Amino acid sequence: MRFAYVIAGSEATGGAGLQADLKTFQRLGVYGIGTITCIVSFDPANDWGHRFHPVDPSVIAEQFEAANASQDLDTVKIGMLGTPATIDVVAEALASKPWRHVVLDPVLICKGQEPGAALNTDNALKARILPLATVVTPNNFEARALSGLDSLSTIADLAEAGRRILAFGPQAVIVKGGVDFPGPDAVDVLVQRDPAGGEPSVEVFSVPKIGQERVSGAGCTFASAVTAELAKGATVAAAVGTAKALVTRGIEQRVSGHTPFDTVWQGA
Ligand code: PXL
Repeated sequence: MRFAYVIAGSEATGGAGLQADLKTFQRLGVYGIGTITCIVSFDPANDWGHRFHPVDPSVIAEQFEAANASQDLDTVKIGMLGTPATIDVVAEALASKPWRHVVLDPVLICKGQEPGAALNTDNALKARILPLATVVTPNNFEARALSGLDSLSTIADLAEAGRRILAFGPQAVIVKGGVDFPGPDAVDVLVQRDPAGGEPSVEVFSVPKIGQERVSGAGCTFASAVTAELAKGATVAAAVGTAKALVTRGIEQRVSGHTPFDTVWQGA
């Protein structure tokens, strides 16, 4: 049995967050173990806005202890953390043992939060979690925030953002152009550190866009698929290829409900 571990938030409709992560792990044949950092329950009476509830740091530490005592986990995905106190406890837990891969989905905004609190959280994520990550999967917005670039509208821009984020310490950055990227294609760029110290390598993954609408859970599913494949021993590039194919099929076969957005179907 191969095991994949995720530290992320619960999203109550099941479309994103830990629920999407565990479904993705199952889909790719790995045994999923999860630690909940926060609970997000969208508000159907208020335009499906985010209601955000952090889990007490001691309870996060307790879950980490149980999960890591139960199995020898070496591959972990980090999803939504949400507060500086959560980031502190997760950073300490991660640093307490060696990992083969730490995949960071740098979830930077949650609508239910005060902008000031969100800025503290973003800074803490950058300072404490990003240096522990081996693979980072920013979307267009997160890549701009982390790289300091104003706009990512060419493949060269995506690659430059990836190179700048590599400077924070990870081995690989996958910058996802998403629906904001101009043109007919969904373009992701993988930038990887050269183990010999030379220039980072750049690989482009491109498929035709499926519409222009955002689909909930795409980012979570992508990062957890990368994590599952790394847990099985894939290279980062092969893991990205598998993850992109799974997310593409999952968007093609997306699920609609009473929410204003559709969600990815991990079973596709
Ligand atoms: O898709 C980002 C995301 C991640 N994790 C949780 C979320 C969301 C978006 O709503 O609720 C828990």
